[in-house]
Parts: sequence; C-alpha cells; structure tokens
Amino acid sequence: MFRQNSYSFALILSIILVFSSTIFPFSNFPTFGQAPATHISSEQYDKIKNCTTDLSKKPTSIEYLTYFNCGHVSKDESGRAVRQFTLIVQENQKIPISYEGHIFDGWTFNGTIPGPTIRVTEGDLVRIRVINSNENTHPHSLHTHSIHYAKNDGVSMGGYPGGAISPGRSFTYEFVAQPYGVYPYHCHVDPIADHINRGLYGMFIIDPKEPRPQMTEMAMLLNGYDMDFDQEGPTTLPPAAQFDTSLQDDTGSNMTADADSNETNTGSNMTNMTNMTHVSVPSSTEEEASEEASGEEERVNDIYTVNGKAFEYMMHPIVLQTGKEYRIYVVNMLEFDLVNSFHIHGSMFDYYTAGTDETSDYITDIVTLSQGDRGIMEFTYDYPGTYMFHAHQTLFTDLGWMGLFDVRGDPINTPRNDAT
Ligand SMILES: [Cu+2]
Repeated sequence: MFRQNSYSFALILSIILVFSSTIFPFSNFPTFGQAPATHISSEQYDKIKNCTTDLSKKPTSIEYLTYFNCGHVSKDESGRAVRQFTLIVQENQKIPISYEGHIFDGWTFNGTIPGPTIRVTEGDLVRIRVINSNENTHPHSLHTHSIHYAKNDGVSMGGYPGGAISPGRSFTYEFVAQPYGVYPYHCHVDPIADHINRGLYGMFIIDPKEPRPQMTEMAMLLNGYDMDFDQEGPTTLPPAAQFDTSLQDDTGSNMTADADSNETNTGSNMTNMTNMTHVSVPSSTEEEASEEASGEEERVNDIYTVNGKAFEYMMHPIVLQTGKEYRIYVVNMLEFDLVNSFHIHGSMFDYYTAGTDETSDYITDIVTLSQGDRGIMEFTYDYPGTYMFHAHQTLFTDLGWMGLFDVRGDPINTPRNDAT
C-alpha cells in the first residue's frame, strides 16, 4: 500500500514539476547576486563609493571609517574593470593601540591594523599582489573570502604557491569578484590565530552591480590584541617542497605599495629564499611560550577596539545628523573570544547578514558576531544627543570597545509623549 502510494506520489510530483517548469522555467529566475546591468560607469560608481584617490595613505582609525581603497583601475579587452592592489606585509611594526601608551608589536598589510578596506564591484577582475617584505622572518598569505579557485585562496594545503609567500617574495591573487557582500580578508598561514592576532587582516567589500541606496558609509572592523603573545607558536611548517617558491615572484627592486610615491625598496639586499627549507625563525618569546604551551592556558585579549585603537571614537565622537541615513559595514576579526557584538543606543538598525541580500534580515539594536562574521547596518537618528555604541560584553567595553555618536540637528518625528 505504502509502495503504491509512493509511486502515485512520485508520478504526481513529476507531472507538477514538468508542468510548472514550462510555466515558470527556472532559467527565468535571476541568478543569485546578479543584479541587472546598470548604465553607471565604474568611474561614476567609484565616486559614489567614496573611493580614495590616495592609495598609499596609511589611514588613522578616524580616517579608516571612510577610507575605501578601490585599487588602480583599468579595463580589459572585454571592457571589464580590472582592479589592481598591492599589499605589503611588514613585521615588527610598532602600532599605537590606545591613548594610554600601549604599543603593539604588530604585523601589517600596508602599515596599518586593520589593513586597508578593499572595495570592488561584482564582476570586476581583481588582482591583489601581496609582497612579503624581505626583512620579515615568517611566510604569509592572503585569504579572501568569497568565490574563487583554490590556487587563489591563500591556503597552503594543496601546495599552492599563494598559500605561503616566503620573505622577499610576492604572489598575485586573481579572481572575478563574486558574489556581492562584505567580507574579511586575512593571512592564513599557521598558526593562524597568531598571524591574525598580530594584525594581518582587513575588510573586503564587493558592491552589487546595481548601487545600494546612497547614504553616508563607514567601515568598522572589530578586533582585539593579546599583547603578551602568551601561548604563541611554535611555528611548525610543512616541508619547503610544498611551497614551490619558484612560482612566487621576486619582489625585486620595484617593491611598491599601491601608489608609486610610496616606494619602499627592500629588494636591494634580498637573499635567495628559493632553496629555503624552513622559513620560520621562532623568536625567544615564541620558544618560551611554546614551553608553556603544554599548560593549555587560554589566550586572552588585553585590548578590544573598533578600527584598531581603544576608545578611539570616545576620544573623537562620530558626528551624525538627525534624519540622515547611515550605513556601517562591520566585520568581526576578534581572535580568542568566540563572540563579539555591536550595540547602538537611541536607535535601531536594519541588519543585512554578510551583505549578500538587498532585503534586511531584521531590525535590532544588537547584532551578535562570531569569529569572521560580518554584515551591514543601516540606521538614522530621530533625536539629537550623544549616544554610545559598544560591544554588549562589559569586559570588551571596559577594555576599549566603546564609541560615541554625536548626533546633531533638529528632532524629527517627535512622538507626542516622548520626553525631550
Ligand atoms: Cu601571516
């Protein structure tokens, strides 16, 4: 009986499917992420996006809010935009991360933690050349989230040359940007937690072909710092044979950041790394830490921030206007703590998880983010005043993850019963 029913059910189902596909052929449904082509030129779009004209700038955490690096733009034969970026990895960078004198021994993409916000449009051909500075002692890579071939994934499993770039060498990652959304990028060399904690990460925005509604936009990357590097290392790498550095480029004498004016010549005393068998030189700190590692002590962050510096937006509140729409791209790159969050006072925001859809997921005043999670917040303020935004974990706020919006202008939509 059951068997007979199953057959009839299957028969009816296939009739429905065949019938419905003639009425609603699946090919008529828009493919995910493919907005209709616009007539807006990439130059016009880049202006809307507030793309920086100074690609070699080292933005402060104030400037980072609106610093969008859209690369050197050219066109290929088909007319497609080609965007080229250069990221230089430098170790032993002294980065001020608080107003109380905390200096972090960081590793940076182009001199800042976080690295520059990279911004492209869906369908662009993206080329990101990553140069591992000759003075460095560790291999590094660039792992971008989103869709691409494994060889451009920046991961050493599989022996891809872009998985571990030796000091003094470079590798160019190439892919077509898809789908639109907001993403993190970061180094993916083991031990990953350490390469991330040191500062090798940033934000990567793929804009939809059809521009989002225009509003003032800001980038906020959430991070933390384990200042004493406890438990760091050991940096045990697979044998060098897995990293065929002959497929990586010499940095040569023309190692430049995104703009020619920022030339940093580290190639003149470049040693030949091609036959290197072990590129990692653990520091004494790492060796000590590795001895303690057996204790399985938990790693902890000492400082938490938005865009790199503790309490930056308490010291420099972000000025907003009542009634104006704002969009924040948010990425959580916190290591060691599994959960981070973003809470705003005095207003609510539309939240778009991962920024991959035009419709918001919900309206809230707190979004909870695990490691690598990201999204887009859109909001307005009805009333003027000073409002906090912060993690809803008190420990994080006490240690730096807290800022202020200084909202100016007349109240709008004043409800009758609302006290002023
Ligand atoms: Cu790294």
